[in-house]
Amino acid sequence: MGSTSDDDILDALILVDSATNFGGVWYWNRYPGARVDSTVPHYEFSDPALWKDWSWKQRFPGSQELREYFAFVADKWDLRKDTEFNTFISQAIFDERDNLWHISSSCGKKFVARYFLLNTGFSAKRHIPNWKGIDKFRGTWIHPSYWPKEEPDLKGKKVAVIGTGSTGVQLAQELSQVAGEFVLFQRTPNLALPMGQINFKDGDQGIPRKDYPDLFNGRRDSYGGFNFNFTPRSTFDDSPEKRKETYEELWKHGDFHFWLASYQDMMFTKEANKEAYDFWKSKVRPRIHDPRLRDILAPEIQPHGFGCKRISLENGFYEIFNQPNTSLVDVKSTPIVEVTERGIKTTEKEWEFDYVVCATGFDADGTKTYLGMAVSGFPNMFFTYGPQAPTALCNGPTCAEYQGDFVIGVMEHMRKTGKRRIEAGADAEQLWGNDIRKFAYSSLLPETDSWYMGTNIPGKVREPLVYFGGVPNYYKSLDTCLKGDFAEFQQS
Ligand code: N01
Repeated sequence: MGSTSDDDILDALILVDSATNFGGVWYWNRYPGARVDSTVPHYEFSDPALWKDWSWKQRFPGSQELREYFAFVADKWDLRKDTEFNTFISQAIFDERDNLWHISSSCGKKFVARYFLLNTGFSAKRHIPNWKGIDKFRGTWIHPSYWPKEEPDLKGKKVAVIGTGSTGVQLAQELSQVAGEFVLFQRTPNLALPMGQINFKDGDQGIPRKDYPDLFNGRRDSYGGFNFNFTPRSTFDDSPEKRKETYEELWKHGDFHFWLASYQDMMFTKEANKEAYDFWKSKVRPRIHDPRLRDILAPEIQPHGFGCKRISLENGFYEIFNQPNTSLVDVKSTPIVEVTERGIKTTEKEWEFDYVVCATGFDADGTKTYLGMAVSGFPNMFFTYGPQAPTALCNGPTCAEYQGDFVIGVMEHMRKTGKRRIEAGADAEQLWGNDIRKFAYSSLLPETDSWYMGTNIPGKVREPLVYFGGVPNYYKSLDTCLKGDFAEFQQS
């Protein structure tokens, strides 16, 4: 890098990150309770040089342990020497004359590269609603992905969390245990499932290491990139007794089993979906003592398609509402009107807070791509874990490995053929867009407002942002393109 000699460019790799260390999303998300809701060892890279020497403390590791894991990966793969931290890329221009990217950072560093690979994910652009008066609030306003490195002392304080996505649920569980008064502002209930956390002892990882290779290979056959799949029966194929037994089994397992290992028609027919919701409700409602709160958190009438918004995995989330220090505000019936100097004003009253944690999510950019990895008009540029790929519906390391292998395949092909420019074709993008819509609209997902449909950001086009076809279909598409020498790309 820095040189424009072709051999240098093709042989050098540089990683650039605005953070000061490895960890990506886990570097930024260090709010109390932040943890992955994929189980290990699924949430691990399949390289034996890594997993042979790594043991986790928990089945669903927390943010700190995840940062330690990614630092371990970086050391094992000797990545530090190739990494520029504290470097925010502010400009990248593709020069058609030499087919190279000329990239600059806000601190003045410059790079020249044949390939520009964006691994910036889908949750880098924070979303904070444009409430009147936010700048007037005299307390501390926090977006959880910028949690202060110096831990705020919340003991005895008045604390609000706005939002009940995965982040809001995790935060509420933790902050309600330390705050003097804790208030959660909910717009839509999260139909959360029991996590089934396990603390590992004596190096036990739940699965013997000899089974890891099979587990990693099996990820490509699973809809969510784990080692389990939908039950190959439809909901009403089973008698009511057998169905209840099946639901109980899935429930007991914890993790996403009640969602992604459930009956195969659960996400596709309303009756099947309602049956799953009714079971969910029968499990959750008894955990909430106050009948008013019960109706807001787990309503009698199904609020939206089960599994059509991101389901959270919870650890005692519903019990926090039985605590005397905890309140719930239903912002659908009493919307937020403005932020004041003292707190948050709804149509009902003004709430006072020392801290407001705004867990209102991210702006996941949408629109046209090929394979969710390339865009026409941007030659030699690829991205991972972005829109129109399985992304948020896929266990992270599973898709990172498949997409990474694809990018390596592109580079090997280009080197072999002596070509220097590769760009997704507009026709291929069109066909991929058709696939995205075909899978999405054959399911119940588009009927629910969620960030999967871009509807979390006011004014944004309503369109499926995530590939709903599952990992096996996605993998097949990558593999077909790779084996067909990337014919869907223009190459020269
Ligand atoms: O964000 P979200 P997130 N007034 O967009 C509410 C991953 N993740 O940060 O549902 C009031 O899901 C909004 O309400 P509604 C995971 O993939 C993973 O929680 O739109 N409320 C919703 O409740 C996840 O999907 C882990 O009606 C407003 C919440 O804010 C993704 O990151 C952990 C509002 C936003 O939820 C994003 O999750 C954490 C308003 N004006 C996150 N605007 C793992 O464990 C928005 N909301 C792996």
